[in-house]
Amino acid sequence: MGLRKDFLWGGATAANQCEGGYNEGGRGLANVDVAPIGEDREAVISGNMKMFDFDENHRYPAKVGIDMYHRYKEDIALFGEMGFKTYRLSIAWTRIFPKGDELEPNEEGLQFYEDLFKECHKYGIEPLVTITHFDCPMHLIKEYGGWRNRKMVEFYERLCKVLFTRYKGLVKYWLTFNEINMILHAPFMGAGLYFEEGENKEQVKYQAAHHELVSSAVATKIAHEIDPENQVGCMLAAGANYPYNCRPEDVWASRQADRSSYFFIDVQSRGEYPAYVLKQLEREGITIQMEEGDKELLKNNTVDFISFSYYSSHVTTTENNVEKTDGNAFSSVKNPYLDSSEWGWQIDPLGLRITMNDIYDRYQKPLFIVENGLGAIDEPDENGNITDDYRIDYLSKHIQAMKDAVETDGVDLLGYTTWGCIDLVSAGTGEMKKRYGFIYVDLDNEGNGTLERRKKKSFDWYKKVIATNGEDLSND
Ligand code: BGP
Repeated sequence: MGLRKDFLWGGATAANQCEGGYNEGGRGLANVDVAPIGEDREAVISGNMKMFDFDENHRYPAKVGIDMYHRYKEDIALFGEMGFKTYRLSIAWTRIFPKGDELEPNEEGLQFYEDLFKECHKYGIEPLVTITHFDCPMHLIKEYGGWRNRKMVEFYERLCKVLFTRYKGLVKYWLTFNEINMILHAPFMGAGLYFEEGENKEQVKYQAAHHELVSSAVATKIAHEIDPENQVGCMLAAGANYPYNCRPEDVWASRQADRSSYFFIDVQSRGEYPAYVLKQLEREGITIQMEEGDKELLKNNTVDFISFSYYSSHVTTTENNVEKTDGNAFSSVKNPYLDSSEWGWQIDPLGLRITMNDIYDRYQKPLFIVENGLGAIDEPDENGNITDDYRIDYLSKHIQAMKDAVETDGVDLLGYTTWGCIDLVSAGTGEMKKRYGFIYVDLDNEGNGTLERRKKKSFDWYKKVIATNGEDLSND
């Protein structure tokens, strides 16, 4: 028994990290556009530095991305050549509704994605569409304060209705919010939240989270109404928390850390706020304003599958003075038993198996790994070849762990899409030199380069992995 026969192998990208064309096709400005590369990025994406438009002193890599807006045919052809069964991409909300609160959508934006989806189907690639991957129209942030405002539910619903109706028959797999727990860690990027001086940030974040959770349930409801074939998933930035040592205090701290993320999926998959979060909010003096009907809506419209990103496990302790290391949005205590990437993200393939088991035990719904990969510096040799054995090594070990979870532990898994199957702008740092792709893009951190696409060594390796349905992971 191996992976399912119709296993969805593929790769993942997000509109703001690859499309570019930020002012073309009638597109409006979004929060993700105004996140600069450089030292201010973190303050901007966490909502602590006000950046509501471009300024002269910063560079904004999302403006150009990797120019996929103009080159998607070439890129999808390469995905087709690798044998992708699925391609995960996101919709730029501002292509469909440039300001976000219009009543009528922008036809040019709708046509763009229709063409793109048709291009995927030419190669037998099933699109997997993230409705919002960190993007929020700037107009909605300026006028309404982003997701802190209940009105967002209405705007998001309008967006979803348009998408499900227009792309009926072209798209079947939908994700409502990318890494929904990111709202707690990078709230401007995750939910268009900018904080005024003295504001109770936790109060704002949890209220905004409620609006996203309600919206996710609304989306699930109308997706099923419009086409019963639609499959809707939630999406979590995952990675099990390990206790730093076996002191019960550390074990408890790691459980708490897991819960701070699982809270979102508990609501999206089980349909109600768990007791531990209600108690936590009460303790912290946070009151969530709910409208009549919210509870029923959440209960009656849970997701069909659980998707998540996995880059690393995390370590938690109550001790001070322990070494920390970077990770996907949240830093962690450094695990002395693991190697790290050049960006300090620790490498833990078994952690993927552990995480899959944790999630499957908790929800018993099919899982979908929609992000996994190694951000690394790739140096082309004198002939322009990129021999990325380190990436092959990372991916093969993670795919093996994923297979163990399926074959040995019985986890039900729909598919696997590597993050950044083509090099793209980093969400965390805005860099180009942090590369994840099987396809190299000639572009550097300063925005110089021809944008030419080139296959790396991992390109043929992944093609073989897909062709053998994950049986042959060797690097030869
Ligand atoms: C996740 C995001 C992606 C992606 C990835 C890698 O948080 O969903 O958008 O970018 O992490 O992170 P980074 O780009 O910071 O290396």
